[in-house]
Amino acid sequence: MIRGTLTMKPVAPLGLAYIAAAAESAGHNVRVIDAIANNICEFHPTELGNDIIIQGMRPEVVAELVPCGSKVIGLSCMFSNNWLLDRRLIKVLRSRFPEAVLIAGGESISGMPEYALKDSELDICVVGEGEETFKEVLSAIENQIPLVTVKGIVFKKDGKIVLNPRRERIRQLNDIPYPAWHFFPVNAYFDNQITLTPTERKSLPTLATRGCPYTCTFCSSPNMWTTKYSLRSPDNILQEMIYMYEKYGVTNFELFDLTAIINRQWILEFCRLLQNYPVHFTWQMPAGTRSEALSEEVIREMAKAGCTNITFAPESGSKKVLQLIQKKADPDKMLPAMKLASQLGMYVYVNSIIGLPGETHRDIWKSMLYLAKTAFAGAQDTGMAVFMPYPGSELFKQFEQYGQLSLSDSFFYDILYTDSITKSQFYNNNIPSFIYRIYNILLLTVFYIVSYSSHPSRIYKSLRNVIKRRYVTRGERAIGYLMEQYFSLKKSPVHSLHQPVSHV
Ligand code: B12
Ligand code: SF4
Repeated sequence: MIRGTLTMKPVAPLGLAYIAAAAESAGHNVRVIDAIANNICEFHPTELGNDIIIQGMRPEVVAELVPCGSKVIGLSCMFSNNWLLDRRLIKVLRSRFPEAVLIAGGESISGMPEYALKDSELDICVVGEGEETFKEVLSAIENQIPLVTVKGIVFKKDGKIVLNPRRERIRQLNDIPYPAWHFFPVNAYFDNQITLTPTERKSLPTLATRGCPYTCTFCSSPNMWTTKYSLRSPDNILQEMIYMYEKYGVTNFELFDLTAIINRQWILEFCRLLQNYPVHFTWQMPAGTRSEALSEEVIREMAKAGCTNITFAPESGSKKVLQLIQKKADPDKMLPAMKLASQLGMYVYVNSIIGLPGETHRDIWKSMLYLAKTAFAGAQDTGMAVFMPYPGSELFKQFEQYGQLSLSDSFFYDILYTDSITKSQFYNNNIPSFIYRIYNILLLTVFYIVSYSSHPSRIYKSLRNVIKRRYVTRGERAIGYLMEQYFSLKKSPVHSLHQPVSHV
């Protein structure tokens, strides 16, 4: 099974670790290649453009590591903006292994299984949650059972594409085998601090819940996981943490949940168990959570239980925009929670999106005011994402229906630049792209000015981080990279390729 290279900051591939565990538990002989961690210091340009730099092994090297005679090769394709690179890897694998069954899964694949099959040499796409489906596919291949009996896949048969019905979500999350990290080069993750949150501790991701009950139209989660939201028992998660601690010495855990905190009783019980456990674990919620259940009591208990980072996901400061995208959240109600979390020493991050369809100048100014309030409340950083219609999301379907976009190389090329201030594509007719780019810079500038002026001690911390090149916030990273580029330009006229992400 393979995790290909990425053009963005890598993390330990949790989805693939779950799939490896499922295959192993069904008695299959498993081998994993993590194309990033296996060659983490290698950065190289691609044929996609000089500014698209990938980290990790080249596809040809990945293919050489796949054992001869492999019958099934699985690939994890999580990000749509990685499709052009994933497709290249699939091509190389197909030419080296003409007889193997090539199977892919992940959020990106789940949003566009038919296109992925047509556009590449893949044989089978697994749609949605993967464990049960993958085991059944393997068993079908082994026992020559027709694939048409396997729920949750889309596959090629005699040159045609067959869509099987979706599979029901796994009911008992506690019964799913823990991610099989023993197949992965975990020491490379630890030694190179492959985490979202900077930490000196050994860290691995974990998942406390699956799915999300909401249906925001920009998000691909309803297609991927349906709206079924299920939780592991707090004790089951703690047991996994203890297992990772005893086996690898891991004491920091990043919760990659879409929406970890909805249930007050559940989070309080989780915190109680962690507080009573003799080893002090730290943990974070870097993926963005809802905040309805984040009462004062809950935040205090989370801080006592070792939570060091909460990412809030208000997305916009305009209630009109939130209504348009069906984001059922009240950004103002998040502010007291941000303030308390920050006062208790947690790192508070705010997810925001610009460029959503229907957004106007007025909405941007509202978002700017709101971002200033979050910075004043104590938020340390904001991820200013530019809206992209991801395959599988409701907005993507609407754009496609009205002929405003279709899946093609140029679409994937455009979304490669999702993080770029100068090159990202905007899907909003109200505001010209160049004005959006100015807004993007302005929003970030306002955020950092308010953050530093209302919390002056952070200036010293940020300076120290920039000097030590241990960037924590986007602002520090931007200044750090500018300085690095300035000094490397002074030394040599050739640009340094030593940067972890491609984005300009
Ligand atoms: C961690 C994370 C990140 C991290 C790092 C990701 C990385 N480099 O690996 C960071 C913070 C960097 C990140 C950034 C972004 N992210 Co993000 N991220 C996630 C997150 C929260 C967790 C992924 C995860 O581990 N999930 C848990 C595992 C268990 O689920 P899974 O991987 O889907 O695996 C299951 C199945 O997919 C399947 N499966 C997976 N692999 C395989 C392989 C095989 C062979 C099979 C059979 C099955 C299978 O089985 C697994 C078990 O059931 C997801 C949301 C989520 N919770 O999934 C978003 C998510 C992946 N991110 C998303 C997005 C949009 C982004 C951004 C583009 C946002 C932005 N606009 O800035 C940026 C990218 C920035 C950039 N530089 O380009 C989207 C992707 C949508 C898409 N189609 O591309 C997601 C799905 C969130 C969402 N619902 O919108 N992200
Ligand atoms: S954006 Fe968040 S709240 Fe909305 S559907 Fe996606 S995961 Fe759920």
